[in-house]
Amino acid sequence: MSQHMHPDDIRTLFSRAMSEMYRKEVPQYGELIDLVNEVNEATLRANPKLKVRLEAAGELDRLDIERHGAIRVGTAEELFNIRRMFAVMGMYPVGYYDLSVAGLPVHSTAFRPTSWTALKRNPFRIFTSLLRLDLLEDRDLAEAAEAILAERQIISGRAFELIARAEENGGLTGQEAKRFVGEALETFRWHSQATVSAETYARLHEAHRLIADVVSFRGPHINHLTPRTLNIDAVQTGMLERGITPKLIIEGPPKRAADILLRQTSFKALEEAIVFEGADAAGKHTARFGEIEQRGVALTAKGRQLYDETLAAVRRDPEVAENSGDAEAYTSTLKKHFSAFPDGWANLRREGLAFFDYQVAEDACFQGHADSVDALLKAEALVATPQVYEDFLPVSAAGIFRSNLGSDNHSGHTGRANQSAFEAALGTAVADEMAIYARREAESLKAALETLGQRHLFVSDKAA
Ligand code: OOG
Ligand code: NI
Repeated sequence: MSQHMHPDDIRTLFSRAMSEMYRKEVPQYGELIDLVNEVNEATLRANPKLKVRLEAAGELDRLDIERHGAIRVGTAEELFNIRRMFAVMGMYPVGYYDLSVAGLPVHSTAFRPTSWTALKRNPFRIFTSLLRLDLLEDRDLAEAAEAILAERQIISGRAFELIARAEENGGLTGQEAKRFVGEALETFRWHSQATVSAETYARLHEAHRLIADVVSFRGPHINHLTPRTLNIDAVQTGMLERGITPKLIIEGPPKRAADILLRQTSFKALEEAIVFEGADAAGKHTARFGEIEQRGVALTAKGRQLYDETLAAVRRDPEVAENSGDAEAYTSTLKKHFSAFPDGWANLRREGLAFFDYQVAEDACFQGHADSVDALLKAEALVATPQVYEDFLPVSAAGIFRSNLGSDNHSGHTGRANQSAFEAALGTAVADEMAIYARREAESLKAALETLGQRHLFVSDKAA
């Protein structure tokens, strides 16, 4: 008999504690949460069909606890140990994001729950970036940064003990879990006391703002926490009304009837007072910001390719280049290109562009052998519910990074993915997000077809 607290429950304790801490550290975040709750309630009231769909998909319960955060670590060892910490809470590395394509000296993964039941209980995710000093031209500075990072320990001794205990015993008791969450929180806390001198900070900052942010402090402070909204356009407007300035454009796809992937916007990072090492010189640092997101359906490889191509066409469009800084021009160009992307759940499903979850309809009865899955859907014996996209988008992430780092702060090195180095640091391979969605689709379809006595249909390529 297990006396252990379930990792999903530890994750919930942790995500609540993080949210509370961030609310105190960044008051605008609290305001944003209130705004998002208001907008979500109004959206559900105005759209009963959406409410039914979210309820059926088990998404309604998780909505008001749903959020993601982001951190940036400095060394391979830090990434390795952070992975161990997150594993205690049932969060595993999924996906590899190469941000060097956008001129940022980091590569990333998302730590998140991977099973459907765990996602339903609490999908809390942390986008985690590892600094790439190898991309730095100034080798002296890279070495200096490495030496500074080698001095710090981002995880407390007590947290390490509890991680080791969880690994040995296969979990933590309730008491241990509470202590663990308290200790874990310390890793992500903001420190206004920098560990470097004003001069070193300036050099790091000069090389890249991101480098200064990672290297100059005691730990990987959480840099944003993002609630999930059902209507990002309404929140964007509401932010302006409350005197919070969002970034100019919403990243990702345009507003559509059937939402795909992820739309995100953020408000500018705070300028915070910091104190440097060795002198009473005070400085300023901008790192922490707020963000909101609206999640849509996960796309298949085919759908994702179409998305990437469409977005690339938007970015190449002279209309966008000539009107940079003009949100309206951007939005209308985005809409224009995406009008070629099939809309509506049925179209997305039929064309194999998105992932779904299959369930037997209530009171379903179907006599004989159906010809196809489509026939079962048409007969309302089977229901296909869109699978929510649980991951991130590198182009959007780059846009979010950039808006908070100040304009074009290029590291000068672009397009040098190095997934194997990332995985070597992590101590394991990252999971393939596509495989996770595909498995759920296949498993749900298989189970539903079995229940309906339609096993013969489970050889279709969808299920393969
Ligand atoms: C991470 C930015 C990426 C997102 O939602 O795409 C991100 C960072 O600034 O550290 O959080
Ligand atoms: Ni984010």
